[in-house]
Amino acid sequence: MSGPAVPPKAAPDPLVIRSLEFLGPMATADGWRPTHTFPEIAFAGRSNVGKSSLLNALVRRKAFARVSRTPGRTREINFFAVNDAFVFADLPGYGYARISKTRQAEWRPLIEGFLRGSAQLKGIVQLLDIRHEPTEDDRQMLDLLAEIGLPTVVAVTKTDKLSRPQVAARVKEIARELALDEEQVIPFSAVTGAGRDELADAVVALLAQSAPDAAAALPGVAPGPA
Ligand SMILES: Nc1nc2c(ncn2[C@@H]2O[C@H](COP(=O)(O)OP(=O)(O)OP(=O)(O)O)[C@@H](O)[C@H]2O)c(=O)[nH]1
Ligand SMILES: [Mg+2]
Repeated sequence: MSGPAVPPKAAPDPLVIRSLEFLGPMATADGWRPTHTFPEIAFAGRSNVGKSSLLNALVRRKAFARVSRTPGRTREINFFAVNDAFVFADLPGYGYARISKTRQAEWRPLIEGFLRGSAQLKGIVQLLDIRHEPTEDDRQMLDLLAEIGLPTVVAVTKTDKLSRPQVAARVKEIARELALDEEQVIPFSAVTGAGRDELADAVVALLAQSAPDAAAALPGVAPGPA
């Protein structure tokens, strides 16, 4: 005789979203930006790589960060307060080929100004499309992050476009090309949700490393050393 089937216990969500608030957009390096004392994590990548989609998946909302039908549409840095504990910054995409060279070059002052000028910024999630070679812009961006010394996690997006073995092979290649640890590279799909929890874990780790207090408010996160 057997009792009722007990469903397998799901792993706890590493990032439970209790509150979300859009704080506003920053349009120029010396323009408005939110004043708060929370740690920030920024999401960077080429235009159309899937930054806004990844953010929506991370916070489990369908249309929180705007998803563009027209690549290159997010022109400002959009800030979102999460759980009244930390802030996500959705950076505008760089390097969209079909816009003019002048507009292509526009990303640099805003993004670089923000990256250098934000004392609260604790880490970056850098996105790369799993199907494409990292571009010159991607390399410039990674060099800039290394120069500033910002802890960086790489998410490779749109893994649903490839088979499982292809994904594994591309992750290896991308890690090798960019001289990254394979553990630093997280395969992700906003369509299937694959990699959402691994990414949430990585984001929580970035926060925990720099802000034990904010991280202590998250479930399953041991506060780091004070
Ligand atoms: N198949 C697939 N498509 C995706 C995924 N993520 C995003 N997309 C699609 O890619 C396009 C761009 O997505 P966005 O999230 O707007 O990309 P973004 O990086 O925020 O773009 P910009 O703000 O313009 O720089 C949209 O058509 C999305 O539906 C994914 O994981 N898989
Ligand atoms: Mg966007």
